[in-house]
Amino acid sequence: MKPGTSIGALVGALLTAPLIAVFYLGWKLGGLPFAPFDLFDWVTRRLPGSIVTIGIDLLVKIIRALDLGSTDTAAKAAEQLMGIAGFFIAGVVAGAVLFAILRVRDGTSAYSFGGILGALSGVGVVLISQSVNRSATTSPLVSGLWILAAFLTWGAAFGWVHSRLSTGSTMTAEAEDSGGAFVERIDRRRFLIRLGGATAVITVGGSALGALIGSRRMPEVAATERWSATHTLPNVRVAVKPAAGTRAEFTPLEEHYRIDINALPPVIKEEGWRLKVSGLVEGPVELTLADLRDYPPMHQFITLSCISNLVAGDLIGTTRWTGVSLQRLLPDLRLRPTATHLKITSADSFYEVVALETINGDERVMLAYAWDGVPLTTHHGFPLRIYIPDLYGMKQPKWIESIEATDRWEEGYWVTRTWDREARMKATSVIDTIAVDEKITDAGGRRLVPVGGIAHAGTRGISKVEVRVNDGEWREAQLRSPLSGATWVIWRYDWPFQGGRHTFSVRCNDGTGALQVAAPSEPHPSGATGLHRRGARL
Ligand SMILES: Nc1nc2c(c(=O)[nH]1)N[C@H]1C(S)=C(S)[C@@H](COP(=O)(O)O)O[C@H]1N2
Ligand SMILES: [Mo]
Repeated sequence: MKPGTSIGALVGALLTAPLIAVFYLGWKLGGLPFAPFDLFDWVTRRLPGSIVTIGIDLLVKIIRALDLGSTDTAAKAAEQLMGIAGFFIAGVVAGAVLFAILRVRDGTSAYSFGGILGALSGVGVVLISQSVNRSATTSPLVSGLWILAAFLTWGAAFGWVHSRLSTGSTMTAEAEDSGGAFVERIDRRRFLIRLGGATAVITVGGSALGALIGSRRMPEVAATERWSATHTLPNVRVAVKPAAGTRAEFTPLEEHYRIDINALPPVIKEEGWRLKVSGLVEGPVELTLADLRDYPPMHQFITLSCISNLVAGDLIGTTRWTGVSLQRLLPDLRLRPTATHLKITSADSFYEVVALETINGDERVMLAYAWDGVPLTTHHGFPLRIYIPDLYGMKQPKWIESIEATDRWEEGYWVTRTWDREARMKATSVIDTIAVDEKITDAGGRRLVPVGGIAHAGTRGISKVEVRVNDGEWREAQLRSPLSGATWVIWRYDWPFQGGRHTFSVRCNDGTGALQVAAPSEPHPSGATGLHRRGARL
Protein backbone atom coordinates (compact mmCIF):
# COMPACT_ATOMS: atom_id res chain seq x y z
CA MET A 1 0.00 0.00 0.00
CA LYS A 2 1.19 3.47 -0.81
CA PRO A 3 1.05 5.91 2.08
CA GLY A 4 -1.98 8.20 2.07
CA THR A 5 -2.91 11.78 2.81
CA SER A 6 -2.52 11.73 6.57
CA ILE A 7 0.93 10.18 6.40
CA GLY A 8 1.73 12.79 3.76
CA ALA A 9 0.67 15.52 6.17
CA LEU A 10 2.82 14.00 8.91
CA VAL A 11 5.81 13.78 6.59
CA GLY A 12 5.12 17.37 5.53
CA ALA A 13 5.39 18.39 9.17
CA LEU A 14 8.53 16.34 9.75
CA LEU A 15 10.28 17.82 6.71
CA THR A 16 9.07 21.42 6.95
CA ALA A 17 10.12 21.95 10.57
CA PRO A 18 13.82 21.36 9.79
CA LEU A 19 13.46 23.44 6.62
CA ILE A 20 12.37 26.36 8.79
CA ALA A 21 15.25 25.70 11.20
CA VAL A 22 17.74 25.66 8.34
CA PHE A 23 16.40 28.99 7.02
CA TYR A 24 16.62 30.38 10.54
CA LEU A 25 20.22 29.28 10.89
CA GLY A 26 21.07 30.72 7.48
CA TRP A 27 19.58 34.03 8.52
CA LYS A 28 21.37 34.21 11.87
CA LEU A 29 24.65 32.78 10.64
CA GLY A 30 24.95 34.27 7.18
CA GLY A 31 22.39 37.06 6.87
CA LEU A 32 20.47 34.96 4.33
CA PRO A 33 16.76 35.56 3.76
CA PHE A 34 14.39 33.89 6.21
CA ALA A 35 11.79 32.64 3.74
CA PRO A 36 8.81 32.29 6.15
CA PHE A 37 8.91 36.02 6.99
CA ASP A 38 9.23 36.98 3.32
CA LEU A 39 6.12 34.97 2.53
CA PHE A 40 4.27 36.51 5.46
CA ASP A 41 5.20 40.06 4.42
CA TRP A 42 4.28 39.32 0.84
CA VAL A 43 0.87 37.93 1.79
CA THR A 44 0.01 40.69 4.29
CA ARG A 45 0.86 43.39 1.76
CA ARG A 46 -1.52 41.79 -0.71
CA LEU A 47 -4.40 41.05 1.62
CA PRO A 48 -7.35 43.46 1.50
CA GLY A 49 -6.71 46.43 3.83
CA SER A 50 -9.87 45.77 5.81
CA ILE A 51 -8.70 42.27 6.75
CA VAL A 52 -5.24 43.44 7.74
CA THR A 53 -6.79 46.21 9.80
CA ILE A 54 -9.12 43.86 11.65
CA GLY A 55 -6.11 41.66 12.34
CA ILE A 56 -4.01 44.55 13.71
CA ASP A 57 -6.82 45.88 15.92
CA LEU A 58 -7.50 42.43 17.29
CA LEU A 59 -3.83 41.80 17.95
CA VAL A 60 -3.37 45.10 19.81
CA LYS A 61 -6.46 44.40 21.93
CA ILE A 62 -5.41 40.84 22.78
CA ILE A 63 -1.95 42.04 23.78
CA ARG A 64 -3.47 44.68 26.06
CA ALA A 65 -6.12 42.36 27.49
CA LEU A 66 -3.62 39.62 28.28
CA ASP A 67 -1.04 42.17 29.38
CA LEU A 68 1.67 40.64 27.20
CA GLY A 69 4.20 43.42 27.71
CA SER A 70 4.98 46.20 25.26
CA THR A 71 2.53 46.22 22.37
CA ASP A 72 5.04 46.64 19.57
CA THR A 73 7.32 43.80 20.68
CA ALA A 74 4.44 41.43 21.36
CA ALA A 75 2.77 42.31 18.05
CA LYS A 76 5.97 41.80 16.07
CA ALA A 77 6.56 38.47 17.81
CA ALA A 78 2.98 37.42 17.05
CA GLU A 79 3.44 38.37 13.39
CA GLN A 80 6.66 36.41 13.18
CA LEU A 81 4.99 33.44 14.82
CA MET A 82 2.15 33.65 12.31
CA GLY A 83 4.71 33.72 9.51
CA ILE A 84 6.39 30.57 10.79
CA ALA A 85 3.10 28.80 11.53
CA GLY A 86 1.74 29.67 8.10
CA PHE A 87 4.86 28.33 6.41
CA PHE A 88 4.67 25.16 8.48
CA ILE A 89 1.00 24.61 7.65
CA ALA A 90 1.71 25.15 3.96
CA GLY A 91 4.38 22.45 4.24
CA VAL A 92 1.94 20.05 5.90
CA VAL A 93 -0.65 20.68 3.19
CA ALA A 94 1.99 20.23 0.48
CA GLY A 95 2.91 16.83 1.97
CA ALA A 96 -0.72 15.73 2.13
CA VAL A 97 -1.43 16.80 -1.45
CA LEU A 98 1.77 15.24 -2.78
CA PHE A 99 1.06 11.89 -1.17
CA ALA A 100 -2.57 12.00 -2.32
CA ILE A 101 -1.44 12.56 -5.91
CA LEU A 102 1.16 9.81 -5.71
CA ARG A 103 -1.44 7.41 -4.43
CA VAL A 104 -3.88 7.84 -7.31
CA ARG A 105 -1.24 8.18 -10.01
CA ASP A 106 0.15 4.72 -10.45
CA GLY A 107 3.59 4.27 -11.88
CA THR A 108 4.79 7.83 -11.29
CA SER A 109 8.07 8.22 -9.52
CA ALA A 110 7.86 9.79 -6.10
CA TYR A 111 11.32 11.26 -6.68
CA SER A 112 10.29 13.20 -9.74
CA PHE A 113 7.13 14.47 -8.05
CA GLY A 114 9.07 15.46 -4.95
CA GLY A 115 11.58 17.18 -7.19
CA ILE A 116 8.84 19.04 -9.02
CA LEU A 117 7.27 20.12 -5.71
CA GLY A 118 10.65 21.34 -4.47
CA ALA A 119 11.49 23.16 -7.69
CA LEU A 120 8.10 24.85 -8.03
CA SER A 121 7.98 25.97 -4.41
CA GLY A 122 11.62 26.99 -4.55
CA VAL A 123 11.20 29.15 -7.64
CA GLY A 124 8.00 30.69 -6.24
CA VAL A 125 9.59 31.52 -2.91
CA VAL A 126 12.72 32.91 -4.59
CA LEU A 127 10.55 35.26 -6.66
CA ILE A 128 8.55 36.33 -3.61
CA SER A 129 11.62 36.74 -1.45
CA GLN A 130 13.41 38.83 -4.07
CA SER A 131 10.40 41.10 -4.38
CA VAL A 132 9.99 41.84 -0.65
CA ASN A 133 13.14 40.96 1.25
CA ARG A 134 15.29 43.92 2.24
CA SER A 135 16.76 42.49 5.40
CA ALA A 136 19.12 39.89 3.92
CA THR A 137 22.73 40.97 3.65
CA THR A 138 23.63 38.45 0.96
CA SER A 139 23.51 39.17 -2.80
CA PRO A 140 20.30 38.30 -4.67
CA LEU A 141 22.14 35.49 -6.47
CA VAL A 142 23.34 33.86 -3.27
CA SER A 143 19.97 34.39 -1.58
CA GLY A 144 18.16 32.88 -4.55
CA LEU A 145 20.43 29.85 -4.81
CA TRP A 146 20.15 29.28 -1.08
CA ILE A 147 16.36 29.21 -1.13
CA LEU A 148 16.26 27.06 -4.25
CA ALA A 149 18.74 24.55 -2.83
CA ALA A 150 16.83 24.33 0.44
CA PHE A 151 13.53 23.67 -1.33
CA LEU A 152 15.03 21.16 -3.76
CA THR A 153 16.44 19.22 -0.83
CA TRP A 154 13.09 19.43 0.91
CA GLY A 155 11.29 18.16 -2.21
CA ALA A 156 13.79 15.37 -2.81
CA ALA A 157 13.36 14.31 0.82
CA PHE A 158 9.64 13.92 0.16
CA GLY A 159 10.43 11.65 -2.76
CA TRP A 160 12.85 9.58 -0.76
CA VAL A 161 10.51 9.25 2.23
CA HIS A 162 7.59 8.34 -0.01
CA SER A 163 9.45 5.60 -1.84
CA ARG A 164 10.81 4.30 1.45
CA LEU A 165 7.28 4.14 2.84
CA SER A 166 6.02 2.42 -0.31
CA THR A 167 8.54 -0.43 -0.43
CA GLY A 168 5.98 -2.88 0.92
CA SER A 169 3.53 -2.09 -1.87
CA THR A 170 5.11 -4.60 -4.25
CA MET A 171 4.06 -7.44 -1.96
CA THR A 172 1.68 -10.01 -3.36
CA ALA A 173 -1.93 -10.07 -2.29
CA GLU A 174 -1.38 -13.28 -0.33
CA ALA A 175 1.54 -11.86 1.54
CA GLU A 176 -0.52 -8.84 2.50
CA ASP A 177 -3.39 -11.04 3.62
CA SER A 178 -1.15 -13.16 5.74
CA GLY A 179 0.06 -10.39 7.98
CA GLY A 180 2.18 -8.48 5.45
CA ALA A 181 0.15 -5.35 6.04
CA PHE A 182 0.87 -5.63 9.73
CA VAL A 183 4.59 -6.00 9.19
CA GLU A 184 4.46 -3.07 6.82
CA ARG A 185 2.71 -0.90 9.40
CA ILE A 186 5.33 -1.72 12.01
CA ASP A 187 8.13 -0.98 9.57
CA ARG A 188 6.47 2.27 8.56
CA ARG A 189 6.04 3.35 12.14
CA ARG A 190 9.66 2.57 12.93
CA PHE A 191 10.84 4.50 9.91
CA LEU A 192 8.68 7.53 10.72
CA ILE A 193 9.93 7.55 14.30
CA ARG A 194 13.52 7.51 13.09
CA LEU A 195 12.73 10.22 10.55
CA GLY A 196 11.07 12.28 13.28
CA GLY A 197 14.12 11.85 15.50
CA ALA A 198 16.48 12.99 12.76
CA THR A 199 14.40 16.00 11.77
CA ALA A 200 13.91 16.94 15.43
CA VAL A 201 17.68 17.02 15.86
CA ILE A 202 18.05 19.37 12.89
CA THR A 203 15.12 21.51 14.01
CA VAL A 204 16.10 21.87 17.65
CA GLY A 205 19.82 22.08 16.95
CA GLY A 206 19.44 24.65 14.17
CA SER A 207 17.06 26.81 16.18
CA ALA A 208 19.20 26.69 19.31
CA LEU A 209 22.35 27.56 17.42
CA GLY A 210 20.59 30.37 15.56
CA ALA A 211 19.16 31.76 18.79
CA LEU A 212 22.57 31.63 20.44
CA ILE A 213 24.17 33.57 17.60
CA GLY A 214 21.27 36.00 17.47
CA SER A 215 21.46 36.84 21.16
CA ARG A 216 25.12 37.83 20.92
CA ARG A 217 24.33 40.92 18.83
CA MET A 218 25.58 44.23 20.21
CA PRO A 219 23.30 47.25 20.52
CA GLU A 220 23.57 49.42 17.44
CA VAL A 221 24.63 52.60 19.16
CA ALA A 222 26.32 52.88 22.51
CA ALA A 223 24.24 54.89 24.96
CA THR A 224 27.20 57.20 25.61
CA GLU A 225 27.29 58.41 22.01
CA ARG A 226 23.80 59.77 22.11
CA TRP A 227 22.88 63.40 22.40
CA SER A 228 20.94 62.73 25.60
CA ALA A 229 24.01 61.24 27.27
CA THR A 230 25.83 64.56 27.23
CA HIS A 231 23.06 67.15 27.26
CA THR A 232 20.33 68.25 29.60
CA LEU A 233 16.84 68.70 28.31
CA PRO A 234 15.87 72.29 27.44
CA ASN A 235 13.24 72.38 30.20
CA VAL A 236 15.35 71.09 33.12
CA ARG A 237 14.84 74.26 35.10
CA VAL A 238 11.11 74.43 34.71
CA ALA A 239 9.39 74.64 38.10
CA VAL A 240 6.65 72.09 37.44
CA LYS A 241 8.28 68.69 37.99
CA PRO A 242 6.80 65.37 36.90
CA ALA A 243 5.05 63.38 39.64
CA ALA A 244 7.03 60.31 40.67
CA GLY A 245 6.16 57.45 38.34
CA THR A 246 5.44 59.62 35.31
CA ARG A 247 7.02 58.13 32.18
CA ALA A 248 10.33 59.55 30.98
CA GLU A 249 9.77 62.86 29.21
CA PHE A 250 12.47 61.88 26.71
CA THR A 251 12.04 58.27 25.62
CA PRO A 252 15.24 56.17 25.66
CA LEU A 253 15.94 54.96 22.11
CA GLU A 254 15.45 51.29 22.90
CA GLU A 255 12.12 52.02 24.53
CA HIS A 256 10.70 53.95 21.59
CA TYR A 257 7.94 51.92 20.05
CA ARG A 258 8.48 50.35 16.65
CA ILE A 259 5.69 49.73 14.16
CA ASP A 260 5.97 48.84 10.49
CA ILE A 261 4.92 46.33 7.87
CA ASN A 262 8.09 44.25 8.06
CA ALA A 263 8.68 41.02 9.93
CA LEU A 264 12.33 42.13 9.79
CA PRO A 265 13.34 45.73 9.16
CA PRO A 266 15.03 46.62 5.87
CA VAL A 267 18.80 46.70 6.25
CA ILE A 268 20.29 49.49 4.17
CA LYS A 269 23.99 50.24 3.75
CA GLU A 270 24.98 53.87 3.57
CA GLU A 271 27.51 53.25 0.77
CA GLY A 272 25.04 52.14 -1.84
CA TRP A 273 22.16 54.31 -0.73
CA ARG A 274 21.02 57.37 -2.68
CA LEU A 275 17.93 59.48 -2.26
CA LYS A 276 16.62 59.36 -5.82
CA VAL A 277 14.49 62.27 -6.97
CA SER A 278 12.52 61.82 -10.17
CA GLY A 279 9.20 62.60 -11.83
CA LEU A 280 8.32 66.22 -12.57
CA VAL A 281 11.89 67.46 -12.24
CA GLU A 282 14.19 69.30 -14.62
CA GLY A 283 16.55 66.37 -14.35
CA PRO A 284 16.97 63.44 -11.98
CA VAL A 285 18.77 64.22 -8.73
CA GLU A 286 20.57 61.78 -6.45
CA LEU A 287 21.69 62.71 -2.97
CA THR A 288 23.94 60.77 -0.63
CA LEU A 289 23.50 60.83 3.12
CA ALA A 290 26.61 63.04 3.30
CA ASP A 291 24.93 65.50 0.91
CA LEU A 292 21.94 65.70 3.24
CA ARG A 293 24.14 66.13 6.30
CA ASP A 294 25.84 69.07 4.58
CA TYR A 295 22.69 71.14 4.86
CA PRO A 296 22.24 73.17 8.02
CA PRO A 297 20.83 70.57 10.41
CA MET A 298 17.51 71.06 12.08
CA HIS A 299 16.82 69.58 15.51
CA GLN A 300 13.32 69.03 16.81
CA PHE A 301 11.92 67.30 19.87
CA ILE A 302 9.04 65.27 18.51
CA THR A 303 6.38 62.99 19.93
CA LEU A 304 5.43 60.30 17.44
CA SER A 305 2.34 58.18 17.88
CA CYS A 306 0.89 55.26 16.00
CA ILE A 307 -2.71 55.58 14.88
CA SER A 308 -3.28 52.11 16.35
CA ASN A 309 -2.37 53.36 19.81
CA LEU A 310 -5.15 52.73 22.31
CA VAL A 311 -6.07 55.36 24.89
CA ALA A 312 -3.16 55.24 27.37
CA GLY A 313 -1.38 52.79 25.08
CA ASP A 314 2.37 52.46 24.65
CA LEU A 315 2.66 53.15 20.89
CA ILE A 316 3.89 56.70 21.49
CA GLY A 317 7.33 58.11 22.18
CA THR A 318 9.41 61.27 22.24
CA THR A 319 12.93 61.85 21.04
CA ARG A 320 15.11 64.46 19.36
CA TRP A 321 15.07 64.28 15.57
CA THR A 322 17.79 65.75 13.37
CA GLY A 323 17.57 66.31 9.66
CA VAL A 324 17.16 68.79 6.88
CA SER A 325 14.06 70.90 6.45
CA LEU A 326 12.34 69.93 3.22
CA GLN A 327 11.64 73.60 2.60
CA ARG A 328 15.37 74.21 2.60
CA LEU A 329 16.03 71.20 0.35
CA LEU A 330 13.25 71.86 -2.16
CA PRO A 331 15.04 74.36 -4.45
CA ASP A 332 17.84 71.84 -4.97
CA LEU A 333 15.43 69.15 -6.13
CA ARG A 334 14.82 71.13 -9.34
CA LEU A 335 11.09 70.52 -9.48
CA ARG A 336 9.13 71.56 -12.55
CA PRO A 337 6.51 74.29 -11.98
CA THR A 338 3.75 71.73 -12.60
CA ALA A 339 4.77 69.64 -9.58
CA THR A 340 2.34 69.87 -6.66
CA HIS A 341 3.13 66.78 -4.59
CA LEU A 342 5.99 64.54 -3.55
CA LYS A 343 5.48 60.81 -3.48
CA ILE A 344 7.90 59.38 -0.94
CA THR A 345 8.69 55.67 -1.31
CA SER A 346 10.57 53.40 1.05
CA ALA A 347 12.66 50.26 0.78
CA ASP A 348 9.71 48.18 1.97
CA SER A 349 7.46 49.73 -0.72
CA PHE A 350 5.62 51.75 1.92
CA TYR A 351 4.79 55.19 0.55
CA GLU A 352 3.07 58.47 1.30
CA VAL A 353 2.24 61.59 -0.69
CA VAL A 354 2.98 65.07 0.69
CA ALA A 355 1.64 68.29 -0.82
CA LEU A 356 4.24 70.94 -1.67
CA GLU A 357 1.80 73.31 0.00
CA THR A 358 2.37 71.52 3.30
CA ILE A 359 6.13 71.72 2.87
CA ASN A 360 6.11 75.37 1.85
CA GLY A 361 3.80 76.25 4.70
CA ASP A 362 5.78 74.54 7.44
CA GLU A 363 9.55 74.49 7.73
CA ARG A 364 9.28 71.74 10.34
CA VAL A 365 8.55 69.14 7.67
CA MET A 366 11.90 67.42 7.48
CA LEU A 367 13.92 64.51 6.22
CA ALA A 368 15.51 63.13 9.36
CA TYR A 369 18.70 61.06 9.52
CA ALA A 370 19.34 61.04 13.26
CA TRP A 371 17.45 60.32 16.45
CA ASP A 372 18.95 61.38 19.75
CA GLY A 373 22.07 62.59 17.95
CA VAL A 374 22.98 59.26 16.37
CA PRO A 375 22.13 57.84 12.94
CA LEU A 376 18.66 56.28 12.82
CA THR A 377 18.75 52.66 13.92
CA THR A 378 17.78 49.91 11.50
CA HIS A 379 14.40 49.56 13.20
CA HIS A 380 13.64 53.25 13.11
CA GLY A 381 14.34 53.87 9.44
CA PHE A 382 18.04 54.12 8.63
CA PRO A 383 19.13 56.03 6.67
CA LEU A 384 16.27 58.48 6.20
CA ARG A 385 12.72 59.14 7.37
CA ILE A 386 10.31 62.02 7.09
CA TYR A 387 8.62 64.10 9.76
CA ILE A 388 5.28 65.69 9.02
CA PRO A 389 3.97 67.70 11.96
CA ASP A 390 0.68 66.78 13.59
CA LEU A 391 0.15 63.48 11.74
CA TYR A 392 0.19 59.94 13.01
CA GLY A 393 3.13 57.69 12.16
CA MET A 394 1.20 55.98 9.34
CA LYS A 395 1.93 59.06 7.19
CA GLN A 396 5.64 59.18 7.91
CA PRO A 397 7.79 56.76 5.91
CA LYS A 398 11.00 55.34 7.35
CA TRP A 399 13.79 53.81 5.14
CA ILE A 400 13.10 56.38 2.40
CA GLU A 401 14.67 55.61 -0.96
CA SER A 402 13.00 57.85 -3.47
CA ILE A 403 10.96 60.97 -4.02
CA GLU A 404 8.81 61.35 -7.10
CA ALA A 405 7.47 64.79 -7.94
CA THR A 406 3.89 64.51 -9.21
CA ASP A 407 0.96 66.76 -9.99
CA ARG A 408 -1.69 65.05 -7.92
CA TRP A 409 -2.49 63.80 -4.46
CA GLU A 410 -2.62 60.06 -4.03
CA GLU A 411 -3.66 57.85 -1.14
CA GLY A 412 -0.74 56.57 0.91
CA TYR A 413 -0.06 52.97 1.96
CA TRP A 414 -2.47 52.89 4.91
CA VAL A 415 -5.03 55.18 3.32
CA THR A 416 -5.53 52.66 0.53
CA ARG A 417 -6.01 50.15 3.35
CA THR A 418 -9.05 51.88 4.84
CA TRP A 419 -7.33 54.26 7.29
CA ASP A 420 -8.01 57.99 7.55
CA ARG A 421 -6.88 60.32 4.74
CA GLU A 422 -5.78 63.04 7.15
CA ALA A 423 -4.53 60.95 10.07
CA ARG A 424 -4.26 64.08 12.23
CA MET A 425 -3.24 63.13 15.75
CA LYS A 426 -6.13 63.15 18.19
CA ALA A 427 -5.79 64.99 21.48
CA THR A 428 -5.18 62.50 24.26
CA SER A 429 -4.31 62.55 27.95
CA VAL A 430 -3.07 59.77 30.17
CA ILE A 431 -2.68 59.20 33.91
CA ASP A 432 0.74 57.59 34.39
CA THR A 433 0.87 57.65 38.15
CA ILE A 434 -0.92 58.23 41.42
CA ALA A 435 2.14 58.85 43.55
CA VAL A 436 0.90 57.83 46.99
CA ASP A 437 4.42 57.42 48.30
CA GLU A 438 5.41 61.00 47.56
CA LYS A 439 4.89 62.89 50.81
CA ILE A 440 3.85 66.48 50.24
CA THR A 441 1.61 68.83 52.16
CA ASP A 442 -0.06 72.10 51.26
CA ALA A 443 0.13 75.39 53.20
CA GLY A 444 -2.66 74.25 55.47
CA GLY A 445 -0.80 71.05 56.36
CA ARG A 446 -3.10 68.82 54.32
CA ARG A 447 -1.55 65.77 52.69
CA LEU A 448 -1.39 65.93 48.88
CA VAL A 449 -0.87 63.05 46.49
CA PRO A 450 0.57 63.97 43.11
CA VAL A 451 -1.27 62.52 40.14
CA GLY A 452 0.57 62.87 36.85
CA GLY A 453 0.98 61.87 33.25
CA ILE A 454 1.09 63.22 29.73
CA ALA A 455 -1.20 65.03 27.35
CA HIS A 456 -0.62 65.30 23.65
CA ALA A 457 -2.30 66.84 20.63
CA GLY A 458 0.24 66.75 17.82
CA THR A 459 1.69 70.19 17.16
CA ARG A 460 -1.47 71.91 18.37
CA GLY A 461 -0.08 71.80 21.86
CA ILE A 462 -1.97 71.49 25.11
CA SER A 463 -3.67 74.46 26.77
CA LYS A 464 -5.31 72.73 29.72
CA VAL A 465 -5.41 69.41 31.56
CA GLU A 466 -8.07 68.60 34.13
CA VAL A 467 -8.41 65.77 36.59
CA ARG A 468 -11.53 64.46 38.21
CA VAL A 469 -11.76 62.15 41.17
CA ASN A 470 -14.85 59.94 41.17
CA ASP A 471 -17.80 62.16 40.24
CA GLY A 472 -16.27 65.34 41.61
CA GLU A 473 -15.43 68.60 39.90
CA TRP A 474 -12.86 68.77 37.10
CA ARG A 475 -9.75 70.35 38.65
CA GLU A 476 -7.04 72.00 36.62
CA ALA A 477 -3.62 70.34 36.61
CA GLN A 478 -0.29 72.14 36.37
CA LEU A 479 1.46 71.92 33.01
CA ARG A 480 5.19 71.50 32.65
CA SER A 481 6.63 73.43 29.68
CA PRO A 482 7.21 70.76 27.06
CA LEU A 483 10.44 69.94 25.23
CA SER A 484 8.95 71.60 22.17
CA GLY A 485 5.66 72.48 20.56
CA ALA A 486 5.69 69.05 18.93
CA THR A 487 5.96 66.91 22.05
CA TRP A 488 3.65 65.71 24.74
CA VAL A 489 3.15 67.86 27.80
CA ILE A 490 3.75 66.51 31.26
CA TRP A 491 1.09 67.51 33.77
CA ARG A 492 0.62 67.00 37.50
CA TYR A 493 -2.24 67.52 39.86
CA ASP A 494 -1.58 67.52 43.59
CA TRP A 495 -4.69 65.92 44.91
CA PRO A 496 -5.88 66.47 48.48
CA PHE A 497 -5.64 62.93 49.75
CA GLN A 498 -8.64 60.95 50.92
CA GLY A 499 -8.43 57.26 51.75
CA GLY A 500 -10.60 54.72 50.02
CA ARG A 501 -11.27 53.49 46.55
CA HIS A 502 -11.26 56.17 43.86
CA THR A 503 -11.46 56.53 40.13
CA PHE A 504 -9.32 59.21 38.55
CA SER A 505 -10.17 60.64 35.14
CA VAL A 506 -8.22 63.05 32.96
CA ARG A 507 -9.06 65.23 30.00
CA CYS A 508 -7.26 67.93 28.04
CA ASN A 509 -7.80 70.82 25.71
CA ASP A 510 -5.50 71.24 22.75
CA GLY A 511 -3.71 74.48 21.94
CA THR A 512 -6.72 75.80 20.03
CA GLY A 513 -8.86 75.31 23.14
CA ALA A 514 -10.74 72.32 21.74
CA LEU A 515 -11.60 69.71 24.35
CA GLN A 516 -10.41 66.21 23.57
CA VAL A 517 -13.08 63.85 22.29
CA ALA A 518 -14.53 62.12 25.35
CA ALA A 519 -16.64 59.59 23.48
CA PRO A 520 -14.70 56.34 23.21
CA SER A 521 -13.81 55.20 19.69
CA GLU A 522 -11.56 52.52 18.28
CA PRO A 523 -8.21 53.39 16.68
CA HIS A 524 -9.60 52.52 13.25
CA PRO A 525 -9.94 54.53 11.09
CA SER A 526 -8.75 57.85 12.51
CA GLY A 527 -7.17 57.28 15.93
CA ALA A 528 -8.59 56.30 19.32
CA THR A 529 -10.60 58.73 21.42
CA GLY A 530 -12.02 58.55 24.92
CA LEU A 531 -11.00 59.55 28.43
CA HIS A 532 -8.43 57.65 30.41
CA ARG A 533 -9.57 56.48 33.83
CA ARG A 534 -7.60 54.80 36.51
CA GLY A 535 -8.83 53.20 39.70
CA ALA A 536 -6.83 53.05 42.93
CA ARG A 537 -7.38 51.82 46.47
CA LEU A 538 -5.57 54.21 48.79
N1 LIG B 1 8.77 52.43 5.37
C1 LIG B 1 7.89 52.40 6.37
N2 LIG B 1 7.72 53.50 7.12
C2 LIG B 1 6.83 53.51 8.13
C3 LIG B 1 6.03 52.38 8.39
C4 LIG B 1 6.22 51.23 7.59
O1 LIG B 1 5.57 50.19 7.75
N3 LIG B 1 7.16 51.27 6.59
N4 LIG B 1 5.12 52.43 9.42
C5 LIG B 1 4.67 53.74 9.86
C6 LIG B 1 3.93 53.69 11.09
S1 LIG B 1 2.38 53.01 11.02
C7 LIG B 1 4.40 54.24 12.26
S2 LIG B 1 3.42 54.32 13.62
C8 LIG B 1 5.77 54.79 12.34
C9 LIG B 1 6.52 54.22 13.52
O2 LIG B 1 7.83 54.69 13.57
P1 LIG B 1 8.83 54.04 14.62
O3 LIG B 1 8.75 52.55 14.43
O4 LIG B 1 10.17 54.57 14.33
O5 LIG B 1 8.34 54.44 15.98
O6 LIG B 1 6.51 54.49 11.16
C10 LIG B 1 5.81 54.73 9.98
N5 LIG B 1 6.71 54.63 8.87
MO1 LIG C 1 1.40 53.27 13.00
